[in-house]
Order: sequence, then C-alpha cells, then structure tokens
Amino acid sequence: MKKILLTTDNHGKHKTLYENAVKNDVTTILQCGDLEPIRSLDDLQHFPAPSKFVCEYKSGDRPLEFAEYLKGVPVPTYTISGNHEPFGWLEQFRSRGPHELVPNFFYFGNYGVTEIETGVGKLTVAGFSKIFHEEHSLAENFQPWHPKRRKLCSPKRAAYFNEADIHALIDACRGREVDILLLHENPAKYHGGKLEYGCDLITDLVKALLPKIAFCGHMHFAAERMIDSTRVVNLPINQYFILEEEWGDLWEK
Ligand SMILES: [Mn+2]
Repeated sequence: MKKILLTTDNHGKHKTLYENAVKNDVTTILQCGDLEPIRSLDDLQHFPAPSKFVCEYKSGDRPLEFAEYLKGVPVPTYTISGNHEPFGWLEQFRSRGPHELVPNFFYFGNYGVTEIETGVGKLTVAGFSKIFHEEHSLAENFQPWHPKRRKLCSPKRAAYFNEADIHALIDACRGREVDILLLHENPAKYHGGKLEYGCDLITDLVKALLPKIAFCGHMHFAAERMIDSTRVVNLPINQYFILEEEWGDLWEK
C-alpha cells in the first residue's frame, strides 16, 4: 500500500519527520513550508527568523539536521517554502518547479505542479509557496528579492509571494484536475466580517483550481472547512497526517 504523509512547519526537525515516515511505510511526503532545509551555517545568512532561532542554530542547540541529508532524503519529499527558509539557496530555484535540490528532495519553487505515483494511479499535486504581504505581494509593487540590492536585501522580502504567480499557477494547471494543493498562506478566514487570518488572493487560487483537498501551513493549529467543492485542511505543527491510497480518510499519527 502506498501512503502519502502530509506535514508542515517542521522547523528543522528533519530526523523526526523521516523517522515517522519510514516507521509508517510512507512512500511520499508532501510538506507545506517552514521546513528549514538549512545545509550549513552559511545558509543562515539569508534566513528570516527570530534571532533566537538563528542563535540556537549557531550554538548547536538546534542541530543542522538537514546537513545529514545532502546526499539524498530517505523518502521522496515535495515541499514549498514558507516564511522561514534559507532563501539564499531556495531563491535560486524560484522558477516554476518542482526542482530536485538534493536527491529525492523536490522544491516547487514559487509555484509548480507535478504528478505523483500512488497505489491507485497518479495524483496531480500543485504547490504555492510563501506568505501574503498587503503591500509587497501586489503585482504593481512586487520586486523579487535580491541579496545585494538595498531595499530588497532583507530576506524577509523573499518570503512574500507575488500575486502574478497566482495567475501563473492557474495557467500551469489549466486542463488538469488538481487533486492536492499545498499552501503555506491560508485562504481568507472571516469571522463576523472581520479577517481572522489568510488572504483573499489564496481564496481566489483555491476557487480557480478547485483541488479535491488543499493543505495549509503557517497557522500551527488544526482546522477544516469547505471552499466550494474543496476541502481545506490546516495542518497543525508537530503532527502528521497520512493519506491512504483511497484518499479521503485522514488520521492523526
Ligand atoms: Mn510560517
């Protein structure tokens, strides 16, 4: 039986992730960002994160676990970026993915779509990286991050998606039925007319692609809702969901 493991916001805990996957006979991992694949201390140069985390990596309190997987990861992994990533590395691959960064480790770039073999045929999986910023994400304001260009040099700027990439992903998926959409940012969630989290552009993306299921990261809590025919699932931090081959039944591990 082929199993797909869904996870998010692992924040550098690669060993736990792969131990869990191997223990559960998982054949593919789909990850919704903030994985922090940091290869070496050099990658911390362009890593937007609270300084506490950077210090912990530097002191060794947070081990650089990904450094042990540079020759390949034990389970094929498809990932998008969140807002805490080694962008000096990942931004070299921001074009449409997936890109294989180390053997078996695939990054969607800013966005991408691919097919994954499962026990019951191929699943079409699309990914859309990064988070929304009300000023910098808008197409008319957007400028790609550059490590050496004055105003753009903060790696935080690399974490904001470009509205134009939403349309590019919709184009890339035209004529395909998307089974799974991976997101770091969330569709807008309103309560009493007030925005609680997420953004309207991601709602538009979900409505345009109408995947069977969309998985979101970033919020670190579990939640579930429907947007039109799409089941939208927030994945909590430090938990794992395994999608069975008949997919539809999720259970917590
Ligand atoms: Mn995040």
